[in-house]
Amino acid sequence: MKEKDRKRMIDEFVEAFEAGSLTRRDFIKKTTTLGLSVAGALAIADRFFAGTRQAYAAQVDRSKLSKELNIYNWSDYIAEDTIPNFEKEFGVKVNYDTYEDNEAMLAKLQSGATGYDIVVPTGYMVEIMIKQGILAPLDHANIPNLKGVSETLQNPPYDPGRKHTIPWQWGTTGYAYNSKKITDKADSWKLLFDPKYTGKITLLDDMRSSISVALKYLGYSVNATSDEELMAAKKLLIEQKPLLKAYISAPVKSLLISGEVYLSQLWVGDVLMAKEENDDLEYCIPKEGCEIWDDNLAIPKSAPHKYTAEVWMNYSLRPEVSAAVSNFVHYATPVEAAKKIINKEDLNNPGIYPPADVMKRLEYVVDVGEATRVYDQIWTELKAA
Ligand code: N2P
Repeated sequence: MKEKDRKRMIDEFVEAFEAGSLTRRDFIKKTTTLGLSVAGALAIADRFFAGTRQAYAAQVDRSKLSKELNIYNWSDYIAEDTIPNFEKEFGVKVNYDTYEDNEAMLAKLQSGATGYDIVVPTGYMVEIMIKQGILAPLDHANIPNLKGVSETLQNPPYDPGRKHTIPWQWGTTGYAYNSKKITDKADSWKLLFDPKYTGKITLLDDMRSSISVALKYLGYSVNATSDEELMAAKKLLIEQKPLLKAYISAPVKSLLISGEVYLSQLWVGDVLMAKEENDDLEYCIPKEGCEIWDDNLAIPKSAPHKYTAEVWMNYSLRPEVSAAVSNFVHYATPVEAAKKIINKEDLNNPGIYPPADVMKRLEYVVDVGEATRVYDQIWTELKAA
């Protein structure tokens, strides 16, 4: 090989390594094969890491950090090392608490819980919380990594200009099915209304999501506000209730894994987490369509440690941190550069990153304002039925 070509290839590996698409180990292996000394390869790698570390350190005023940070997030929604790495780097102890749906989180804040520094509302819930005036405006100077967010998520309708939130992960809400236990083709919500599967079906324990199944099956919007459409959805869900094992969210994974249920409305990442333990499980985005959503980090006005919460937000937007979360929970990353380092299998999974033709049948849940009361009533009746 010509010296010129050798140098060019080494340069390409340096670029790939710095962009995060080559691990440190592979970088050293590949460049030393091309004749670079091990010491030389290590020096390049270390210089890069020192540079990144320095750049990250310059983003933070450590004298303003609190000793603790209180995070309230959905269950099963973070990587194993996300918190320990933060604690080690910043010397902040993270207290971590979980919830199963937006409404429970909101109710907790409304009931006067004041300790939380970070909560994780879905888009429509961001709208509600901003209207209620319970979110603190963000100081973007403390969140410089915000510029790395994918363009489509820079300026969402629920929070124009990202004044109150930064994105965490996004995904879709279809259903999990056990390919060995069901005999029909899984492409429609119809299966979740089939008496043949009585006792093997679950819906999310989530007001807007569970009602959206009936709305979509009937051909309506997930944001329907007309009485006629909502009453038709309610009727269908009341009829369906005897077929259900339960309204249950993230904890349904163990029932899917054991084969106790076959058909569960569930978010894509939770389905793929369950699939890691039972390969018969598959994910379906029904032909009638379903919800798509963004979850976001936000800081309640009552947060005791706002600066440290913003440091956490900024940390979560580092490509390698966001990619590690996505790799673990199998949801989509909002950080453009993280897409280069996430597992290829996830990047190519149409359930996680739906192609344009699938996108057409997906619908964002938005705040329905006054009609929320009707949803509340329907939900209360369904739970009691
Ligand atoms: C992860 C929860 C996903 C949240 N377990 C859906 N908004």
